[in-house]
Amino acid sequence: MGRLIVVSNRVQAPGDAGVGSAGGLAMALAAALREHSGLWFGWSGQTSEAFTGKVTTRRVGAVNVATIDLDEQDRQEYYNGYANKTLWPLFHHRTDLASYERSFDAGYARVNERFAAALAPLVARDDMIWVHDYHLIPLARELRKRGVRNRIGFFLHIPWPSRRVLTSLPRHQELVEALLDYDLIGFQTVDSREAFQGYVTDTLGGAVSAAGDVELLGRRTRIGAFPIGIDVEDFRQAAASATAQTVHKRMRRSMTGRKMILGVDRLDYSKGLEERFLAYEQFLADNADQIENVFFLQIATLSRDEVEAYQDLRARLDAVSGRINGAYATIDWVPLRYVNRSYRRDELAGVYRAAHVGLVTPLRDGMNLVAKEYVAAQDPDDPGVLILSQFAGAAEQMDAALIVNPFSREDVAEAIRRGLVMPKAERVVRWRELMDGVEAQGVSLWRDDFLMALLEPRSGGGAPAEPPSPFGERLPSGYATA
Ligand code: ADQ
Repeated sequence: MGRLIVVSNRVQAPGDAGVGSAGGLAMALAAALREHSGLWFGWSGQTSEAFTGKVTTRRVGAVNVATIDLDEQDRQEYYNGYANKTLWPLFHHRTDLASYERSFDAGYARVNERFAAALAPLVARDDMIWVHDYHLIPLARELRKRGVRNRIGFFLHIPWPSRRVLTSLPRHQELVEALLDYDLIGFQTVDSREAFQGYVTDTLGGAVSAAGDVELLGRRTRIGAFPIGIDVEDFRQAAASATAQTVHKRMRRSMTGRKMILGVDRLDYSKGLEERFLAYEQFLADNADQIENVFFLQIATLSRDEVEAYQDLRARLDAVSGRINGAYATIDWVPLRYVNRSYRRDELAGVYRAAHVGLVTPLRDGMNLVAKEYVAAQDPDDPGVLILSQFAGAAEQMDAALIVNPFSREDVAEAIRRGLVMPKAERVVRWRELMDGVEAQGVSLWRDDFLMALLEPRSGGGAPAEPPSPFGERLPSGYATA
């Protein structure tokens, strides 16, 4: 029976140090592979003086992990460069922050070739390969060049941009055509899927079949929306743990009867942190009766701090938070607690549960798992209120939240007030609906739906010719949808 090979830029297996702060992708993959015997392949996060291509393998729980080191030029051109200075801002509609440098393109192509050269010899005939995220768009093409004919699926964790934005990328067509070498391309939302289909028809002159698959130059690639979720059971256990309870009590004690508004994010411009601080400032200005009765805790873990745009944002957040506290703090009240630390999952669960309002206001986000974690951590009898940006992928599923436009300070300030004064009966009804969705669309369903779709019979997409089905008529156990 074939294995599942998961490929992502970084590998952070369950139990690896630092996994609590690894961001949504690593959290989701760790959860998806937890019960699987499989192989997780990617960059170690280390750089060596000269690239060797040497694959290091180790076992973490049930997962075999295989990593390669990159060199310093790769880190600058591929990771800090094309991935995080070109594609990330562009796909989050920040054309103002996107840089286009030829050396980034070259680094991106080179690292994808290096990944493929190291991975291809590890692939057995029956394996299926699941590639993750914008760092590795051309990987299937590189693997195909090296004779890999297995099923290869791709999942994009971030939003697919609108056609006009994407066409500002030099060589956008090459990038998208490379994607069509996958058997299946998965997006977080219907919105992203439609934007991709629109690009294929309007820019490439391809067609979209009745089933939604795209057809170009005589081949067909399957397309789908697979909204990612959290590992609800694992999160529930974390929330019930002794650590979570201790943190919860500690939090409550420090609140001294005040209500807490909470934000938890990587420190990233896509998360709308600066706009959120300004909306909170507006809330304080508009609601004199709330002064000293609430505070806002923003936990923002440092992320990609070698990239200038992240350093600039950090400096701006330091300044805005300082200004708000300078203007409003009293001798025994700090209106904004701003923390750059990262917390363990169980600690975070305790903090989520203590918050009356969860403020999740990204300007653009593939999904946003914090929104789902916040809901899962609540006390069913006395839950907090989720305020959610209309531009988070999660908003497609979580319309029982207070949905806001994160660019409008007034809109967010009003929602904060509404959340703080919302009667318990309404909070319970909204929370129940949100929780039902979080439970129904967990990370296992996401994984199983994607893998089931990847195993469907081919009809001309992906590999150049139809190889024998890797699993015959049978699905491997554990891959079936529950
Ligand atoms: P991210 O942009 O990292 O993920 P998100 O989905 O919110 O965003 O996931 C963040 C994860 O990191 C959560 O599990 C959260 O608990 C954790 N985290 C954040 N701050 C933390 C802190 N201070 N301490 C500890 N843990 C912290 C990308 C995409 C998202 C998409 C995910 C998954 O940008 O849109 O939802 O991948 O596909």
